[in-house]
Amino acid sequence: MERKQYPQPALEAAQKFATVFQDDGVYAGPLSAAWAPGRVNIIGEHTDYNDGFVLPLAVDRVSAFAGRTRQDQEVRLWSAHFEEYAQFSLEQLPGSFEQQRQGLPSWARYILGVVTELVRAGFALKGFGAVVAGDVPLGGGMSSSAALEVATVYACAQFSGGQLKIGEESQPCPRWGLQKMEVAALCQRAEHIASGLRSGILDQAASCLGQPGQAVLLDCRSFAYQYFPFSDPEVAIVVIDTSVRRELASTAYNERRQQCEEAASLLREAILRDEPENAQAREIKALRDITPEQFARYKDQLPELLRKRAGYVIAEDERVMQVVELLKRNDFEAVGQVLWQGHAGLRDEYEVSCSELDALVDIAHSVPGVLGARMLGGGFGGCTINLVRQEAVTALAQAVEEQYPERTGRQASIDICRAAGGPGMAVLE
Ligand code: GAF
Repeated sequence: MERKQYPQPALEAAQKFATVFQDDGVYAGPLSAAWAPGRVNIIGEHTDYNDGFVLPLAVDRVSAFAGRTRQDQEVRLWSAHFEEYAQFSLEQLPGSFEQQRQGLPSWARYILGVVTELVRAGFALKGFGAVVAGDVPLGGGMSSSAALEVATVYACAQFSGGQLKIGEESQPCPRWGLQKMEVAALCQRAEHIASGLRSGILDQAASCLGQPGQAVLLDCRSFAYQYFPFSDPEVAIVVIDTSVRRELASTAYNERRQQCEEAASLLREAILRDEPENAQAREIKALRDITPEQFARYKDQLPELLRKRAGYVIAEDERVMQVVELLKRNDFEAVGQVLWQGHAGLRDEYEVSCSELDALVDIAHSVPGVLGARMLGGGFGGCTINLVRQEAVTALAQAVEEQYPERTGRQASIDICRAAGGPGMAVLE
């Protein structure tokens, strides 16, 4: 097989395997690799856990495993990034999850979370040893944890000797396998137990569904999805990292989710008080079910904070649909305008931005040829996504280099991404 078609981190992990794991006779089977991509989200932020719509694409950055099956029930891992080992046992999972989790570094907790959910789902896994490597910026809003989770499922499939297979979405789900959106949902559950973040499905779905040159519109309630080309050669997707990482981001995230649930339930009550015969209102389960017209009519019945949160989410769902229509016409100028609006909503109504993200968006706004920019992902740090005319990329990089340290006392890093394919696996020898 041609090695150069595999992502670089998979090859790096494969090269390291023999040097960090002693082959003491316990390893069997060929050296194999599995990987899954990170993502950027074009629009549709914090809509996923409101059962709404998102429009992400997978990027050409991956988390990867390379290793061999073991003849026992142990999982032995080595992180190339952190240069540390971690290990856990498949025995007594899922019961032993919490106890084993406590002894692990945070990167390995995601892997244990996924393995636990696979065992809970009934798959007979085998032990394995693997090196974990990757080039998705860690904690930077490009979903390094989701990439690691999805790669773990593919690694387990690779090391389980046929006990777990991943089916194409067009096929009926085999009893021994999972389809892509089932992989995403399983990884979402793993994220919840591993990190306590009550995340939506966005990151894991984007990683699973990646297609070169395509963004995917996902309905986060029905899991129906549709691809739209996102690869204008004139327009670059530029991701700029603030270098800010906030430990408490998951607390604020879970709080936002709670506020949305409360707002949906209060709006439902208000509508039904007024319109007891309204059958549609009885079906309201999440903010996704509130139309902009209903919101305009009933928003004053919400406390101010919840009004802001719900107002942002309902408008953001509309923005996703707007961008989809604009993409059909390849109108990137107008898509950019929607991105600026999205950032304003995240900053002023949803209040998940921070001064460093705002500074990057401000700087981008001042550079001719930047079509649009906004914060990316959960917020409180991480990256911005910028849609930039190719000829303006250098000017943007210069403006950031000159102005960002002065405004924030920090350095930002700039990355150009393209829409790439989803997870993969391979036998390397
Ligand atoms: C994080 C979460 F993990 C996603 O589910 C999503 O809610 C996102 O923040 C905001 O859109 O990445």
